[in-house]
Amino acid sequence: MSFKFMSAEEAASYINHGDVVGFSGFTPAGAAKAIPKAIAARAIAHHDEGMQFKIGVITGASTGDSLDGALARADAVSFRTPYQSNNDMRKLINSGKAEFFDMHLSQVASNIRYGFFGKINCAVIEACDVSENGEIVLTSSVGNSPTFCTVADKIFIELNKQHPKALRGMHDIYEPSDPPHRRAISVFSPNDRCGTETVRVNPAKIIGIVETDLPDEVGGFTPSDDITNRIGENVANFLAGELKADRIPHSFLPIQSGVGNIANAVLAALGANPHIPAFKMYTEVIQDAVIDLMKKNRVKFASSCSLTVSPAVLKDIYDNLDFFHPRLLLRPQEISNSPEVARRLGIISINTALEADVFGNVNSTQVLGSKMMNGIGGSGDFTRNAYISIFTCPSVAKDGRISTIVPMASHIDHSEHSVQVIITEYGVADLRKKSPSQRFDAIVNNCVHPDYRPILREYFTLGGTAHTPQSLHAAFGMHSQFLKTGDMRNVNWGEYA
Ligand code: 0RQ
Repeated sequence: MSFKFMSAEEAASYINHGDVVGFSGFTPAGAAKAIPKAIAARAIAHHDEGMQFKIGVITGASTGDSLDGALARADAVSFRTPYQSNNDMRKLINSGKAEFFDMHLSQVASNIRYGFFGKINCAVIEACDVSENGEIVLTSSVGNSPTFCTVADKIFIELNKQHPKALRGMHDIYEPSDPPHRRAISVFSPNDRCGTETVRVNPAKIIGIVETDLPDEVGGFTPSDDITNRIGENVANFLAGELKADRIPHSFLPIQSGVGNIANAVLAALGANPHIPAFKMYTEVIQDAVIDLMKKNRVKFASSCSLTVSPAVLKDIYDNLDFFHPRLLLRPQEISNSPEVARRLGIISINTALEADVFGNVNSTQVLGSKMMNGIGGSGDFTRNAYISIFTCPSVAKDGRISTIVPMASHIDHSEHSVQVIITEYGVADLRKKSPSQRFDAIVNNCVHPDYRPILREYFTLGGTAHTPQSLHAAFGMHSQFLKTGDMRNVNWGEYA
């Protein structure tokens, strides 16, 4: 069978108002680029003629500007799931013009197969190679692409020259059977393979191939600063202490680390700590710091869903595939984020919180309880199933006008039952084996910014004697104060007494 090569515009012409499209991409790594941009242009042309044009957009996680940005600016999105981090998409969602449902990343593929999302019309997948018999070699991420290809009637491939065909073998594609027929996922160590090198599809479903030469749209990282370095060192010292106390096996355990500058600084600190042995990663995003540590033999192997690295680092990997190929494995998010595997391997999860409360509940997603930032991503998949679950955050945001530690989190993604350790630049609150009052002491004494310690201690007295001394009347006093005056420090608990 020979495939039809076509322009991105022709591919987009197959996609119609009301369709639901599954796009490749987990972070901007491996995200479709040319076809979504052409769909956005098609939407604008329809709107200009007074016609409706909106599609449902499902991806692996966030994507690049050519996908989320272009479709959002074209007002071409009816719903979006499971995660985004693009400014224009965020605005669209927070304006109520696109419905967003925030999901655990591990559950997207199975929910699609169970039929919870209805029909998926098209899959738009970036690949570095495709064979006549329908074997697709993916690029710098896997995301939900295998499942999109399974369920969609039509598949369009962006064959992107930026990614070498020699990536074949770096992916491990496995789609579990659905209950009641599911079997164990045979991953017992981060480097175990359980699937195939390629996504295998019926070639008749591949409607068209669009050749591209477009780089991944991963932004660079802000260099670490004093705050992120201190957070990183606190995490590394905490884990070195756990190792010394025999609460972590001497061979160490696989690390999962979230996305962003703090995560990058934490990894660099783990790598630099002489008391922490070289380690493996079982994670969903590989950032620049991991590649640096791999070159220094401080990271021995990394299993992930994506290579979310800056363009220079991706080039370094591709120029040195002999070294990196045996050390990297990219898996579908259903496997990279699998609760079953995370629990079995005993991963140490390290994710970032937007805010945490004095009892250990964590908000990762909603600014002031109402505006969506990015989404829960994989943080819940890992936190709930980790050997030790850690959340990091700076003690304050907005130049100190917001304390990231508050009496009651304005939205809860991770409850006190799953969150074991909170770490800021000031120190570590180890919440294991602690009651709510003991948690309060650990968090306020060790993690809260000094400006907010007396404020939170005064709050505690409002709760009276109780298992969880919370004052429902005052619980959001600091948030209300920020909304009224732009500074949480001005809260007057007297108003709530
Ligand atoms: O705003 O940019 O306007 O200054 O929030 O904060 O400190 O730059 O943090 O970029 O590391 O993101 C939780 C969002 C942190 C991210 C979150 C303001 C702050 C700033 C961003 P400005 P930072 P980061 C793996 C795991 C959920 C998904 C996850 C995330 C902006 O880590 O999306 O963990 N996590 N996935 O000023 C109001 C507060 C605030 C606040 C910070 N309490 N109130 N604003 N800000 N705290 C990855 C995947 O799943 C793919």
